[in-house]
Amino acid sequence: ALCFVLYLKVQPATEDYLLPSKLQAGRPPAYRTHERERERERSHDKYVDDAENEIRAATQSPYEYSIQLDLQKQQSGLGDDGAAVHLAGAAKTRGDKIYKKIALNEELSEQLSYNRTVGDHRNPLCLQQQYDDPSTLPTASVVIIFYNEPYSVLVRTVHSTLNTCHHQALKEIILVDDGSDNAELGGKLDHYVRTRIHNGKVTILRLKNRLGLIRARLAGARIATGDVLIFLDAHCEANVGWCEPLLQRIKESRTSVLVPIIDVIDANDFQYSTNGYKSFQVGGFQWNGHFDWVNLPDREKKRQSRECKHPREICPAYSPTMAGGLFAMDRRYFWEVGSYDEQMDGWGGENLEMSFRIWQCGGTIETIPCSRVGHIFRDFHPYKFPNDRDTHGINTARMALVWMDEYINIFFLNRPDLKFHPDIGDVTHRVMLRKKLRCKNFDWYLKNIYPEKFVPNKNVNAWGKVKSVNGNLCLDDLLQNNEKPFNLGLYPCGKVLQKSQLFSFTDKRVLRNELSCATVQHSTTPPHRVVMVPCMDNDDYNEQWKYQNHQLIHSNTGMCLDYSGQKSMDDAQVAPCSLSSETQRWAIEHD
Ligand code: LR7
Ligand code: MN
Repeated sequence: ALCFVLYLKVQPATEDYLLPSKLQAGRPPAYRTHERERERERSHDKYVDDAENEIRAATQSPYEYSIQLDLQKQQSGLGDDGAAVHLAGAAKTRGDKIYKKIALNEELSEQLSYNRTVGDHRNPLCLQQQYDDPSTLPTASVVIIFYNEPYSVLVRTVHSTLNTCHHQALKEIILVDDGSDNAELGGKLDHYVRTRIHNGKVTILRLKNRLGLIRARLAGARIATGDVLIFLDAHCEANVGWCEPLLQRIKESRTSVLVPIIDVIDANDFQYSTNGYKSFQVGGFQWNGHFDWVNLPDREKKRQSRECKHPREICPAYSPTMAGGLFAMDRRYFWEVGSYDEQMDGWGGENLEMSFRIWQCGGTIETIPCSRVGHIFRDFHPYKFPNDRDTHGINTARMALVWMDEYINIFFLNRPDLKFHPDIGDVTHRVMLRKKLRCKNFDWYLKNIYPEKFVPNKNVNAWGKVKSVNGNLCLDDLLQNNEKPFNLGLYPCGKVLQKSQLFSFTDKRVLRNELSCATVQHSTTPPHRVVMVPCMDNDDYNEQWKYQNHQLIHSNTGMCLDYSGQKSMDDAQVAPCSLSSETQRWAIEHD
């Protein structure tokens, strides 16, 4: 309460709109203690001088009026605690329209305070954690890159960082403008930072041309001076207390690369939501080079219990990969371990490159459960890719050439289009980096860091296309993945092995693709459909098959894969086994 009184005292009430504490019509909902302390650190006189200077500047600035309109538009309390907000009437119509265009409700964002709170979603155990005094923690440079992000969303990301990361630990925020052409992000943003954010911690680095997010991050990292780099996307809002656990861990272990738990901010109603504090997922990957989320395996839980002195639930959790946008890393280690491949353009692929590199070259990637940051997930990219190229694919191929060794064949099986892509370019300098750092190979990574990852041609009896011996039909998953069960199809076999026809018959007698396992749908009368369901870790009996005399026999039902009763392409079926049947003979083969 005392803090609050002092805080009110230094606010000259008449010049409200120019003071950082009064960025909007209402008072910022939960002004954080350290922010109040920070303001107390200034002398009262200095404060008044600043304000006077700003009024002078403001009257001459074309941006001031616009900024004040923005602040008037904001409604105190709206969306606080990360609550969903639903617009009505004309505002809703405007919101829907802009949402369709940029996959984000900018109309609503403009009505939410820059300082709205998102609630405290941490595991209660986190509240009992002791961290070193902030003045003794490594300092952080937060690097936020942006390309044509909605202005209000970017500004909120900045305020959220200032409000939630302890001011002694936060050395600076570096905004890197990756050649945006959205006018608001130019002079108006400069003016906003100059006049509204008085602590001098925010720098804007303007790139002349759009360099893509990888080179933009490199540019930010080059001018950073803090001990630790923390990268954020330009549409994040952080939970309370997210910085200290990251900085503390890096203080103890400088080659640990850390990710917070990434919560979801809805792009339409701005609700901040979590999967609860009890469990969270870590990063995985698919053989087509895409990142995915996976549950924390029991193996890792055991390691945590063994190696960590805190309650297991809040211990660092090893993560095979990271999503890429939100992470913290010792600044010097970032450069030592090869920063980024600066020949990666646009968007995509850099996160798996960094993930494999960190693990193979001696570091670790860890999710820090007491650190949570919300990110706005958008349904589509609101921007075009440079020269309309598939930069994700091209960058991922560069990554694979350097880090995946012989496993690159599985990648190219999944992405044949990339095998001879002319834009991949030369990767010699990255291969030399790998040699210089004496990094381990990909086989080591799979065995030790990600043993749960299914490898289509390892520990299998057979793999390739599952082809009928007497016809030209092949099992085909139509490129579907494991989220929901789906019918397995039978289609004419491709000339070469194609991804949708790539199956494995494993040592454990499971017939599967990367994520889904074949089983038979329960039914007392035909058709007995073959469906693909998410594979069980324990190799559920219902998913097992026998492969003998060219027949594929489903163990549980005792029936055989058979195309005689097939009505459409997407309903592979089983029928009672008969050794004389011409439609039950299958070969599993690869080129
Ligand atoms: O050309 C560009 N230049 C940029 O500066 C394109 C984008 N950007 C900026 C952009 O403004 C944003 O701040 O780069 C940032 C990331 O772009 P997003 O938000 O469009 O990407 P994303 O969130 O869809 O994608 C994820 O994967 C990317 C792969 O390159 C990056 O690593 C993103 O940082 C990453 N985001 C996250 O990890 C957040 C969690 C999402 C998940 C899973
Ligand atoms: Mn993003």
